[in-house]
Parts: sequence; structure tokens; C-alpha cells
Amino acid sequence: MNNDCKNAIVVSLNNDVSEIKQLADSLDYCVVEEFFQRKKIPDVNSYIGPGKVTEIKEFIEGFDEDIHLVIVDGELKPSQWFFLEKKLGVDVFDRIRLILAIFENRADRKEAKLQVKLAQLQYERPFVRELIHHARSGEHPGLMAGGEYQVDDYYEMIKKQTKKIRNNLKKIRDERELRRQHRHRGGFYLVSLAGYTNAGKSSLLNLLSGEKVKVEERLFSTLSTTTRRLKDRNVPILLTDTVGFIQNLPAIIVDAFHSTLEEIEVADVVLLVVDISEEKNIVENKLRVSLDELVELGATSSIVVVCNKTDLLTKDEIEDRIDYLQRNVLKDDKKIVCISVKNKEGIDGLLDILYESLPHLFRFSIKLPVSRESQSFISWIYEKANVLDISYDDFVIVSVESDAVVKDKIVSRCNDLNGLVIS
Ligand SMILES: Nc1nc2c(ncn2[C@@H]2O[C@H](COP(=O)(O)OP(=O)(O)OP(=O)(O)O)[C@@H](O)[C@H]2O)c(=O)[nH]1
Ligand SMILES: [Mg+2]
Repeated sequence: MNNDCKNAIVVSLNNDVSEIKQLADSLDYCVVEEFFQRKKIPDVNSYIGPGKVTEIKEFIEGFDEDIHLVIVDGELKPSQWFFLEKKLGVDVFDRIRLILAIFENRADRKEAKLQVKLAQLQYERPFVRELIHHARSGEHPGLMAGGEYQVDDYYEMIKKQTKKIRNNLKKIRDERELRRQHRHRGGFYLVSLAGYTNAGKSSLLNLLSGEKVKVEERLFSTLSTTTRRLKDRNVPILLTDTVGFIQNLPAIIVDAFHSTLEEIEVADVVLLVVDISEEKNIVENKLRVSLDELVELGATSSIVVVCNKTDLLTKDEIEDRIDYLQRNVLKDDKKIVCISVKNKEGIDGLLDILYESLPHLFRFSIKLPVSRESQSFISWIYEKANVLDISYDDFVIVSVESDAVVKDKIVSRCNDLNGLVIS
């Protein structure tokens, strides 16, 4: 056991606590005991039921070390959270509070810090309301055991801070949008790495770009997007690493991280990275969660499913899993490729599929009369397409690279202006 870790207890209404334990571990908590409550519907007052509360309280009192945290694998209502903390006398986190604490711990850059803060404020609002209620009835002196603020003031402060953070994030988001447009116009294809946390997205970014983004066994190592140019081959591609998905990713996190996740929405191709080495049903579940998340985010571009960590399986196991995923989850309408970032296997195959999946670009030239209308049309072309060359003489000749939709628009407007498409 890791001596630096703090002791925690997990309580769950499901049988499978592996993910919540991994989340606890990511925050340096050692789970010293697991409690299961076989209830279909959570108890109104305590979520886990009064008998389980007593059982846990007795365990905490009888344990020869301090228990620092009780983690409830579910979503607590503020009243249930208040009830449990009061009864058990230790901090109680539900799944969202735990994920938020991990995000807080990982946030490195300014944007990620603001995004986490925003999600925390959103999360805390109903809890503060609960505390106000108890403070008014004399049951609770201050807030979150701190008591520095009067609860009413704190509630007001949350509202003000939320507004300020939203404004700051909007500025960062606008800058990101400008940068993205600039890159697209510069002729770069945008490719995003998406997928469940710990699948190997950052490892793949590092391998494909020669970068050294942080790679860890722990969940949610990446909270800030990193964009790097893909090395090898001549196609200009920018790869973006993104925040990992998790089952029931709290809506407040999706909301707060919207601008970062937008990188997935606007990508020309999404590489959906999957850890194929886990148990078959876990791989299936995580793939489903990830695909649903992509639909939620409105990622309509082509998706390539990249099954990573093949080094941990035999050839037969890999074939069996791919066959299973194709038949049960993907239904043959998605491209799939197997790789091992660790052993650098399958990377050429991945790049081939990636290049095939990029939206096809057309190169052509148009000849326009010199006029004010042509000038404003050329400005429009600069905004929508990649201008490769432009020359002025008796006519203006513009060489352009664009996708099919923009090409159709350019040709049609060129004809309206009595111009010519020359190649
Ligand atoms: N065996 C094996 N391990 C791998 C491979 N690729 C990545 N890993 C390991 O998987 C773990 C997670 O890798 P990351 O690249 O941090 O995963 P991620 O998807 O970026 O994770 P988050 O940022 O947390 O969402 C690390 O311990 C990596 O060393 C692989 O091909 N084989
Ligand atoms: Mg990562």
C-alpha cells in the first residue's frame, strides 16, 4: 500500500467499483474498505440507507487509522450530502465532487483552471442553498466547515464569480476560434484525438508529433488541449489532444469545458482512441460511452476508431475483440485500426486511414475582371478557402484550394461576375 495516500471508504449501489476506485487512486486516496448497498432506488434522506450509515459509522470508529473521506459512487442531493457528513463526521464526496477534485488537481493552464472553477461553482450552488437553509435554522454555523463567509455573502459571491469567469472564458474562446480559423485558412487539416480517459490519446499525440505531452497511468492527465503538427508525410495536419471522457461525465464539466471540447466538433477527422486491452465488456462500454459523447458534442466529421494497446493482447484476442466491436457496436459503418503506441505498431496503417478520411480538397484557378465586385469576392475567397496564388494584370487570376462546397460557390459567383474557371 502507498504510505502517502489518505484512507478512503467507497460506498456503492452497484457491484462494480473498479472505476470509482481508480478515480480515488487518481487523487491519492487508498480505498481501505468497500460497502455495497443493493438498492435499486437511493434512499431519500441518506442515499445509502440508514442501516448502511450506521454500519459505516461503526467501521470508521473501529478502524485503527483515520478515515479521511467517504466516497459515494453516485450523485448526492445536497440534503443527502449534508445528512451523511453530519452523521459520519468525515468529508463525504459523491462521484461528481471527486471528479471535480481530480480536475482541480490537474488543471495546469489558465483556461483549464477557469473551466474547473466554473464547474465547481456550478456544482456548489445548490449545496450552498442547502447550507443557507441549515444556517438559518441554526444547525450549521458557516460554509463547508470554513465559516469565513456568511453563507448569504458566499452565495452572492458565487454568482459574481461565475459571471466573471464566464466572461474571461468567452475571451479565451474567441481567441481560440480566431486561431483555429487562421490555421484552417493556412491550409491545415484539423484532426482531434478523442476517447475515454487513459486510452492513450496523449501517448499517440507524442508519437505522431514528436511532442512530450504528459502521459500518466492516472485518470484525467490531460485537461488542456495541445495542438501539434503531425510529422512525416507532406499533408499539413494539426493534431489536437483533448480531455478524456468518462461514463456520466458530469454535465457541468461538459458545459465548463465546452470550448476545449469544441476542438472535436470542428475537426475534419476525429481519431477515437480506445484501450482495447481491457475486459471485453469494459472495452465495449467505454466505446459506447465515447461514441455517445461524440454525438452529444455534435462531432459529425468522419470518425476513425483507433484500438490502442494491442501489445497487451495476443493476435487471436485482438481479432476476437475487433470482430465483436464491429458486430455489436460499430455495425461496419466506422473505420477501425489497431495500434500499439508503446511498440510503435500499426502507425503506418493508421496514417493511411487518416489521410483517406480527410475531406478531399480541390485545386483550381479562376480569372476575374478587375472590378470592385471582384475585389469583395476575392476577400470572401480569402475567408473561405486557401488562396495559393494571386496575380493582377488586365485580369485577376486567383489559384485556390477548397473543399467541394466552397468550390461550387466560387464557380457560381465567378460565372455571375463574367469570370472564367481556367483549370
Ligand atoms: N501497454 C501500453 N500502454 C500504453 C500504450 N499507450 C499508452 N499507454 C499507457 O496508458 C496510460 C495512459 O496514457 P495517456 O496517453 O496518458 O492516456 P490519455 O488518453 O491521454 O489519458 P487522459 O489524458 O487521462 O485522458 C499511460 O500509462 C501510458 O503509458 C500502449 O500502446 N501500450
Ligand atoms: Mg492525456
